[in-house]
Amino acid sequence: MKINDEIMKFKGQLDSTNSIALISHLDPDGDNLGSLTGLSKSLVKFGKKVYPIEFDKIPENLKFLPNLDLLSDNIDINIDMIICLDCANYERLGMIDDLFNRAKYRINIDHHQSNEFYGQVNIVKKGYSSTCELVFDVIKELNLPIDEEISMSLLTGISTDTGRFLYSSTTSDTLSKASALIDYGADMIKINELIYQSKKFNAQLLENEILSNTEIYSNCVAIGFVSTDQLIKYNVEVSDIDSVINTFRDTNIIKISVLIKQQTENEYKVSFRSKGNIDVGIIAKNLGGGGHKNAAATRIKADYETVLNNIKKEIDRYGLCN
Ligand SMILES: [Mn+2]
Repeated sequence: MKINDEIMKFKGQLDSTNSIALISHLDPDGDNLGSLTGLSKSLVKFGKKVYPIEFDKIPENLKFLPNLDLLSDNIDINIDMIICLDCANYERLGMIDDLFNRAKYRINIDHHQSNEFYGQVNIVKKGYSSTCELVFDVIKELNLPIDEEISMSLLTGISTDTGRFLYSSTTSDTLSKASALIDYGADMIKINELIYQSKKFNAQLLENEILSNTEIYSNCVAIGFVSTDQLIKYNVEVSDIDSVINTFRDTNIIKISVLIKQQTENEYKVSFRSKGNIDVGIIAKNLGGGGHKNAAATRIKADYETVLNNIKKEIDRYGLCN
């Protein structure tokens, strides 16, 4: 299916739609919240009744995003359409079966390699930098409203999902659109300062501890770990120390950086980062998760030793350091 045909199908359905639920994946991030708030505001200005849905806590450094006050966890609503943003598969949206099934139109807008085309309309560009870049295309294609707040939301998602325009998904088109968003009023200096230069001091102290205990595996993989006890000790949220994974990736010998985050006694969230063409999306997928070439994640229910061994096995299978 052609992406423009899908966008036109979406337009046809939008014309006969009054109320719309918008939702994204659990564990909100910049692209998730940027696309959710950006498209919601645009559709409000377009005259639609919108219900952006959020079940989880908003990470501290994304609380500056405009229109977060529109978000609610109430799904007892009457809607014609549901738009699912930045979510590769239906399960990661949360428990929304009833709402999803009641919607006459189901739209899936996403850029994950592993997207499962669970919508009736699937505006999916695999390998694209971000859902926010795709939402910008949709807004331009359909002449939907755009303003300073919408552009702020969209630029935030493009910036965070490209690791500040660092990942190989950053194309000249991505940069042109980022430039256009600045012209529409997005304040990139504010985004940079609030997202990348406002780390809690205690989070830095915990990051130092994580870094000093990081294992270097096969000479080219860094594997760090953070426990729930450490988070309590330093009084920070796990989202406060997410960027620690980039520290080792950005050194000369490291090709893949891994951060194992304890969730409960025997459940771990594992994040992966890589450089250039090294595809950690495949490694995460083989471990039951997903994501992108340079940034991916999974959740594993097992004891720590098993988790660590499974990760090493998948890295060996990928054959990177041989
Ligand atoms: Mn994304």
